[in-house]
Amino acid sequence: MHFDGVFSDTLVSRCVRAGSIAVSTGAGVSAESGVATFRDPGGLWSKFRPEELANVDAFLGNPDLVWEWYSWRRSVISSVAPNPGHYALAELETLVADFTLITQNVDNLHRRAGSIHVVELHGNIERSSCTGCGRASAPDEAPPSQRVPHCPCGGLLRPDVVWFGEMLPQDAVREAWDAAERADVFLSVGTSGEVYPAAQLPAVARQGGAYTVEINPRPSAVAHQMHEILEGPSGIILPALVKAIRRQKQCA
Ligand code: BJW
Ligand code: ZN
Repeated sequence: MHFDGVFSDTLVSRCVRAGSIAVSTGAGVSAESGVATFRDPGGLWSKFRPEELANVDAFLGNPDLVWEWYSWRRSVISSVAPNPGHYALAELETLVADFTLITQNVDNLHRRAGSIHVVELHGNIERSSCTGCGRASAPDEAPPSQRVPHCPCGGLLRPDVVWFGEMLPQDAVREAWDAAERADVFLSVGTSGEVYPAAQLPAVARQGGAYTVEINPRPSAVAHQMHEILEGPSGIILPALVKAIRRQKQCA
């Protein structure tokens, strides 16, 4: 049912009492900033085939095409700003003793909104790394271009993101799984729940005893793992939820 502006007493009191909250976000949290999601109608993959762009073979087969696509996405991301959903999560972090923001997003908008404890499962589009020596480059070392730049070692630079078939950064996975296991409340926000291993997180949290909640205009592929579903845009629901938690904490 579409969110009607009223939160259940259970949800608010669970959040107010929670010693530990973990939030897992996907592309939908950035949709209201003007960053296209992947799988929605009109999303990035309705225009570009993922198998052509988001895997290492595609990159090695046509590095300039893939680099140009990421250069274009970097320029979109640098021209947009965090939205009220991002800011609400940054505020939520200040209200909870143990807070982890796990994101599949590579757009850095959570940090730009002020979130501090951010775990990036799929890397960060602002960075590049060398396919030869592995050296990481700062964003300004790889300016937007149509041709893929080379590292001083001669290797090709690539965006420092996780493509299909690649392992996720091990430290990030460990931190995300630990946070989900110890969470009292787990929010899944703006993700289709179709990409693994991130899609396992709600089940991990629920098995660990968390109260699980989804915020999404449409039920996701992991909606069955949720105690509650708030159907609607995160830029509306998250600020209202954080306001309700803050008010209740002030009364307590
Ligand atoms: C709103 C909103 C608003 C809209 N407010 N919400 C078979 C079964 C199981 C697994 C596999 C399998 N075959 C292969 C795999 C593994 C594979 C996988 O999961 N595949 C599935 C597609 C089946 N996974 C991997 O390969 C991962 N690695 C791995 O498993 O390593 C081990 C391994 C090694 C070797 C071989 C095999 C395994 C790596 C996954 C990497 C994903 N990378 C990408 C690209 C990152 C770089 C880039 O940005 O270009 O990550 S893919 C893309 O999807 C991106 C995203 O982070 C990820 C998730 O998408 P997300 O965020 O959920 O976005 P959408 O668009 O799907 O959904 C948006 C949602 O927002 C929707 O629900 C909307 O309703 C909602 N929304 N407006 C709130 N206003
Ligand atoms: Zn190199």
